[in-house]
Amino acid sequence: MAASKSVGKLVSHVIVDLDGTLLNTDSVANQILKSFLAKLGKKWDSKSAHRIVGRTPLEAAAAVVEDYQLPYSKEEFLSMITPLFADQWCNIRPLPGANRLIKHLRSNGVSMALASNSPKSNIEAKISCHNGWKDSFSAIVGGDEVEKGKPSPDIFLEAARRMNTEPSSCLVIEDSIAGVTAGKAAGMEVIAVPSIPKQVDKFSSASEVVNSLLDLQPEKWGLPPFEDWIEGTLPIEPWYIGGPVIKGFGRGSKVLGIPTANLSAESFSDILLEHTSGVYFGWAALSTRGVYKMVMSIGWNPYFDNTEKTIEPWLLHEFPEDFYGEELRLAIVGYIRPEANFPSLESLIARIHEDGRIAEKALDLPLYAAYRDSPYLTNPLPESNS
Ligand code: ADP
Ligand code: RBF
Ligand code: MG
Repeated sequence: MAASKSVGKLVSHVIVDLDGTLLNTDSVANQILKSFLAKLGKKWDSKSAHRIVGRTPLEAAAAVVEDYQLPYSKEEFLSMITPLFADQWCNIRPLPGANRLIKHLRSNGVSMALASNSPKSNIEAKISCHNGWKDSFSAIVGGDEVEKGKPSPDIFLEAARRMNTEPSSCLVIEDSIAGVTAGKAAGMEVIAVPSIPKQVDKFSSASEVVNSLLDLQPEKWGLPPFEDWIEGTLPIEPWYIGGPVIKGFGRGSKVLGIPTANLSAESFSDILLEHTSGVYFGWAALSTRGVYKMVMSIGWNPYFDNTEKTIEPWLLHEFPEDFYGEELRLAIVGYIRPEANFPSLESLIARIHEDGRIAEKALDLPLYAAYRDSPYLTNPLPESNS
C-alpha cells in the first residue's frame, strides 16, 4: 500500500538503484541458486531470499554459504556462481514501471544517476541489454568505485557529486533496507519500493514506501507528474496468462459476495514473481462461453494476510453456474492501484466494486477494447456472446 508521510522536500535529481529496483534480479537469482543448490542436494528456500536482497555479491554469497552450510568459503562460492549470473544478465527483465520511469524523467530533462553495490562493469553489462537505459543516466556509480558500499552513504554521495548537485536535492529510489539506510545517511529523500513482500514496517525510515514503481507520484517531490493515467487506470504492456479454473480459498462468493476464478499459482510462479502485486484489469475468455470484462488482484490480499501470492480474477458478468475446470484465459491490459488493507470487510467490498466500475468503463476505451480480439483469447474460442 502506498503509505506516505507528508510531502517531502522538493528535489531536482533522482538516483536509482539497479537490482531489485529497476531490474527483477531476484527472479533470476532465485533460478540460479535453486539449480546450483539442487546439484548439492539442497533445496533453495525462497524465504531466505531476503538475505541476499540489496547485499554486495560477497555479502550475499556469505549469507548463502552460512544458511546452507556450504563446504566453501564465501569467496570460493562467489567465484563459482559469478559466471552463472553473467550468462543470465540479458535475461533479467525490467520491473514493472522501470522503463516508464526512465523514459519519463529523461523526456522531462530530470538528471538521473544509477547507484549500485555491483561492480561498475557488471552494471554496464546489465543495462546494455535494455534500450536507451545507458544514455539516460548522467552518472553511474558502482560498488567498486567507493570505499564502502550501501548501507554506507558513499555511493549516493559520489553520485550527487558526479551530477554536480547537493545531496539535499536528490531523491533516491531503493528496494533494500541497506539502500534506504544509505540514502538517508547521505542526507537524501528516499522512496522505498520493497522487493520483499510484507516487510513494509522495516522501511519506516524511508520518506515514503510504495508498492511498485507504477505507484510513484513524482509531483510529490517537485518533479514532473506522469501524464499516462487515463480515467483512473494506467495502461501497461499487456501480458497473458491462462489455465483451468481451480478451487480458491472458498471465500470470494461466501465472504465477499465477489467470486474470483482462481488460476493455479504454482503453475505460474515465474509469472507471479515477475508481476508486482496490485489490482489490474483486462479481458477474460472462457473456452465455451465467450470473452468478458475482468478485474483482478494479484498478491497476498493484505486484508486476509495470505501466505501465498494468488491471482483473483473477477469476471464482470453474471453466470448461471460455476465453471471450475474450464479453460480461462486472461489478457491483462491495465493497472488500477496497489493492494491495500481495509478497516472493515464492507470497505474492502466497496473498494472492489469501485475497481469493477473503473475497469468496466475503461475497457470501452479503444486503447483497451482493442485487446478483446487478441488471438490468445479468441483463437480456439467460438465467436459468441459477451
Ligand atoms: P474459490 O475460492 O473456489 O475461488 P469463489 O467464491 O471465489 O471460490 O468462487 C469462484 C468460482 O465462482 C469460480 O471458480 C467460478 O467457477 C464461479 N464464478 C461464477 N461467477 C463468476 C464470476 N463472475 N467471476 C469469477 N468466477 C465466477
Ligand atoms: N484483497 C485485499 O486484501 N486487498 C485488496 O486491496 C484487494 N483488492 C481486490 C481487488 C479486486 C478487483 C479483487 C477481485 C479482489 C481484491 N482483493 C483484495 C482480494 C480479495 O480479498 C479476494 O478476492 C478474496 O480474498 C478471495 O480469495
Ligand atoms: Mg476465488
